[in-house]
Amino acid sequence: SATRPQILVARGVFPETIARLKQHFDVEANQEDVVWSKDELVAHLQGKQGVFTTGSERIDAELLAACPDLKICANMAVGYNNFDVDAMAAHGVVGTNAPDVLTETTADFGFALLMATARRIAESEHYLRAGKWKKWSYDMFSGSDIHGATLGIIGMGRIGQGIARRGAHGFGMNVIYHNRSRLSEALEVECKARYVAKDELLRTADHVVLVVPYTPASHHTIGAAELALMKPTATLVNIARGGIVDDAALAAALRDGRIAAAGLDVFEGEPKVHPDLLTVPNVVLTPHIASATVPTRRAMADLAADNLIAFFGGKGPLTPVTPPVARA
Ligand code: 8YV
Repeated sequence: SATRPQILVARGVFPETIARLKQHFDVEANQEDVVWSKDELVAHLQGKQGVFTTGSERIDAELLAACPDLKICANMAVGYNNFDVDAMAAHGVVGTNAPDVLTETTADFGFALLMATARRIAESEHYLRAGKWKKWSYDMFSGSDIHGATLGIIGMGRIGQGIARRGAHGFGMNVIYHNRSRLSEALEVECKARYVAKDELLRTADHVVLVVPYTPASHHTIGAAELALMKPTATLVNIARGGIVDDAALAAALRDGRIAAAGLDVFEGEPKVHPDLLTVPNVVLTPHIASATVPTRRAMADLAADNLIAFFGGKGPLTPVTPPVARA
């Protein structure tokens, strides 16, 4: 009806999520799962008060000025670097993310990627599939140990803490971390993690895992200078965002053996991947799937939908990332 809020679902999502939204709203859904250009997104947003985003739709001042009816953007992602939160606040548009529901699943994947990388699982599987396995040899695909090694975590939020717990309690690792702020003593004890400066972490860790949000300040947290500090035997894992790592510098470091291996779930300019990363053997590449289990993706979609339902129900957003203001 004319009085129901108009919602746009910007990318393909579970039919159940769309059905649920339809109980509350008039919904236009991009069921074709097409990636709209900015102009197409703006065109589809005309007359819409809310949008369900998946984390890659850029919501900036230009879009907001062109979409005066918009009141809320609900991301099906914990990261919200697709939001210009200052511009949204200035326009009185609420942004929400989907935290907590993906923490453990994403930490599981960070560990899986670390192990696949350090133990050369992908590289050796390709070798086997290619029919190259003719005999056992003592030095075939020797990797580096996980148990007892020093695990350095950059970004000690909920997911970083989940990785710390797995490393310390499951694999007897010596966990060090770097973060904008130190954890409480109680959390440090629980995670068995010791705070260190970033340079010390890079110099001493056997494995470095990146779990920081992408902001202008975290752009290229790992570039050529940081890679040069790392041990030549070290492993680097990025499950945070493309742009946290300088992918060109990383590809060069991997090619030249300045670090041993890398596991990457996210890339600068994804879904494009730096061509040099595709030609080095000692890297495990996955297409941004760290939160991809059926229950977790459902929970993320539900939380994004719940934010829209709560907001238009007058209860306020559940997990806002912008100040509590809204367009009149
Ligand atoms: C999402 C993510 O799958 O939550 C995040 O920040 O990067 C992933 O969990 C992706 O953003 C698409 O929703």
